[in-house]
Amino acid sequence: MTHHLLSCQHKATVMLKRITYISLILLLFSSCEDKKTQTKPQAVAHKSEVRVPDFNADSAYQYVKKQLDFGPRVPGGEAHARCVEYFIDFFNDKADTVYVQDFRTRLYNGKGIDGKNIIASFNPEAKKRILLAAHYDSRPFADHDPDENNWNTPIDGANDGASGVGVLMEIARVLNSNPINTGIDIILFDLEDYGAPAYENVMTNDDWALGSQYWSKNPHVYNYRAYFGLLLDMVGASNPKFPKEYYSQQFAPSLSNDVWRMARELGYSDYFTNEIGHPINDDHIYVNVIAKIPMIDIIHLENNEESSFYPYWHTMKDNIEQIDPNTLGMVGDVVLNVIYRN
Ligand code: AHN
Ligand code: ZN
Repeated sequence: MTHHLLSCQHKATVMLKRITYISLILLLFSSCEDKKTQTKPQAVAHKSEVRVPDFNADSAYQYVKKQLDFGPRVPGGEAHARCVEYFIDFFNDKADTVYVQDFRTRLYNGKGIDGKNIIASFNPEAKKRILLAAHYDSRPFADHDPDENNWNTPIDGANDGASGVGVLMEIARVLNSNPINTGIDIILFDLEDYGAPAYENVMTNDDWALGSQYWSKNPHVYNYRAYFGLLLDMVGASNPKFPKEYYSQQFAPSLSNDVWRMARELGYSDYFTNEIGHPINDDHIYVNVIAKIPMIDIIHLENNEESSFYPYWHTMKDNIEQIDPNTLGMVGDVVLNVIYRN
C-alpha cells in the first residue's frame, strides 16, 4: 500500500485555455470518441459465467452517513480536511495505491483556492482500466432552497456528493475482498460544486467541476488511459429517475446503452429509463473532452418546476433523510456488474 503525494503547485494563470461554452459544444458534436470506441470490444461484455459479488447497501449507507457526520465538506474548511484524512485512511486499507492530487485553482469570483483529488487504484499495473468517479465536496450555498435566508448556507450534500462517494467506497470494499484482473481507478473529485450561486445571475460553465478539469489536464499517472468511465452523481434518493443524460449519450452512446441494458437485465428498468435526460455540465464533460476518456454520468434527473435535478438539489433538505439504501444498492449492483463482467 503506497501513498503518493503529488504536489502540483499550479499558478492560477496556468489555468489557461478555458474552454468556452461554445467551443465545448463544438467539441462535443465533433467528438471522435465514438469512432474510437467502436473499434474496441463492446464496452460492457456481459460475460455470463462471472460471479458478481454482492453490493452491501447498508454498508454504503454507513459510508454516506460517515461523510455527513463531518459536516458540509466545503473546500477550504475543516470538515473537508478531516473528511479527506478519512478517505485516505479508508482507501489505503482497501486499494493498492492511493494518490492525493493537490492543486490550486480559481473560483467563479476570481479567488484562488486549494483542492485535492483523491485517486484509489486497484491493480495499478493492469493495462485495461475502468475509471469510477464521484465528487466529494459539498456546495457552500443552498441557493435553491425555498427559504432565501439559507441561500448562503452550506448543504449537507447527502445525495449531491456523498451518495456517489458512498457507493464507490462500498465498491472499494468489495474489490478488496473479491480481486479482479481489470485495473480500477476510483477518483473522488474535489470542487465540483462551487459554481456561482444562482442569485448572482452570472452565466458560468467552467466554474463548476474544477477538480475534474484539473485532473483531466493533469492525470495522476503520465499518459493515463482507461477503457471507459462511470460518474455517479445523486445516486441515493428514493424512487430515483436515471434517464440517459444527454451529453453522455452524445459522447459515449454505446457505453450508455450497454450500462442501461445491464440495469434493465438486473430488473431496474423502472429507474434506469430509456429516456434522454437534460444535458448536465458535470465532471464527465472534461474527462471526455480533455482527457479523451469516454465517460457517462449516472445522475438523478427529473423535470420539476425548479430545475431538472432531483427535488432537493442545492437545498437544506439534501440531508441524510433523502438517502435510501435501496437506491445505493441498485446503483452499486449495476456498477459491480459492469466492472466484473468486463
Ligand atoms: C450546473 O448546474 C451547471 N452543473 C451542475 C452539476 C452538478 C452540481 N451536479 C451536482 N451538483
Ligand atoms: Zn451540486
